[in-house]
Amino acid sequence: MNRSRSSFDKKAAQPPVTRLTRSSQVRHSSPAEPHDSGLGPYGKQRRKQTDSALAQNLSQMSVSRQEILPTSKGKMSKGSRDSVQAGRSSGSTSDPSSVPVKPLSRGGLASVARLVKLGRCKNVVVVAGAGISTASGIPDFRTPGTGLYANLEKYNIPYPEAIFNIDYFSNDPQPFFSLAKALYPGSHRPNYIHYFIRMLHHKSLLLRMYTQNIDGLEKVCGIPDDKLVEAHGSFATASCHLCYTSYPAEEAKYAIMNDNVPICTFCAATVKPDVVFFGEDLPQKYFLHTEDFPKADLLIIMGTSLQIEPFASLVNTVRSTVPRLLLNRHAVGPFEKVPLRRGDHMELGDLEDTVRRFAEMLGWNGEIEELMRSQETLVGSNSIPASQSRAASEPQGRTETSRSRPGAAGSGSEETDSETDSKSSASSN
Ligand code: CNA
Repeated sequence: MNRSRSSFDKKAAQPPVTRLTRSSQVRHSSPAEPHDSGLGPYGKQRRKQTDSALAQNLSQMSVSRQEILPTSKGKMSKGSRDSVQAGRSSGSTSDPSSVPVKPLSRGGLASVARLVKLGRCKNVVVVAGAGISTASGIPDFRTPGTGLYANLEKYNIPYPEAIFNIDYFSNDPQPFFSLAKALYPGSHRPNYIHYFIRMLHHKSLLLRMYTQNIDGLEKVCGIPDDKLVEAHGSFATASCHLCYTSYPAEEAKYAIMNDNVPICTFCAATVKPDVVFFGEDLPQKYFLHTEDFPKADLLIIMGTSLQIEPFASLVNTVRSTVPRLLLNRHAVGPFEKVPLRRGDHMELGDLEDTVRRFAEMLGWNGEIEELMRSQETLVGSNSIPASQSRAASEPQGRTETSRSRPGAAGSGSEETDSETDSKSSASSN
């Protein structure tokens, strides 16, 4: 992966054309608020999220499905409206355009299902985030109570974003490595939502999936590489965080899983998996979006708070007539504005439930269940016991390329699942 260091300190430079860096932001600024300081997508200025703003957002982010259900006529009841308003950040409440008029499109899921069934959506783009993997047991960032940001004491970091801050990592890689141990592919299985996306591909409807996730479950469920953009990188490769010399990914994994620090054979700095940190460049593949989004005829946004740029702004780059469907626990990004854009639909609630209902409307449920069964059986029969896989993957001369983390206890690892592209192409299309 080609990357260069942070662009946060290069704000005077021209807006990036061939490189984009990852940044975190708050998306609800009131007109009175000062302008952002971070470089956002396409050269726009964005405000970086502070610790206290984040805490405030977390406390305001609880909108349950019951609270926001509209009346049978598709309008919000008074109580519901208040609940939605309470769920918004304080910045938007003073904005008259944010007064909820018709914040939910109750029949949205059915309308979109109808379009798909009519054959009107043959280039579907999926934009996804951590919410698609919570059903696999991987916590997201921002869900109050269970999200990683609500459980920071485990990682001993001063503020949430530190875990993906390259300078912080340079001084102390331990917080990220602790998280990496939990996220490394191999410990979790894809869920119904991943297989729904795989089914879109199976039906030749998936133009591309853009994921912010680093858990690799999209590949594990069989979405082929050429249909997938892992915008925030993955654990599949590793390199030195300083000189970018590549490093065998399995050796990096072995070191990290055993509480050692993989070190660069060239400059002796710390090696990290090629997960994109704040301020680092996004992978070149991300630029496929310039071709894909203008071509899309349906955009499905699932399980993301749309807080991280430049990824979040992708959803605004489909043609204005293209239907956009948000499946999430609460409204995010452009779906927080009411009235919604024509063609925008959202279905709020538990994502797996929603996706199951969507699949039933499409008549795909049986096929998805069958696909899950066959893929998971395949994996079960191919899986290698952790002890064997560890022995097999133990790198030669490991002690020369990693060092022990002081006070760290050893721990085992599960082997990475190896079924992916070859199997998916066999069973798809
Ligand atoms: P986020 O900011 O935590 O947002 C997740 C969104 O999903 C929130 O809006 C939640 O309400 C929603 N959500 C969570 N669970 C459900 C559910 N069961 N049903 C419906 N909605 C749900 O995460 P984003 O992806 O927006 O932020 C991007 C970060 C998170 C990326 O850079 C990732 O690298 C990072 N991350 C990835 C993983 C992973 O790979 N699984 C896990 C945690 C964080």
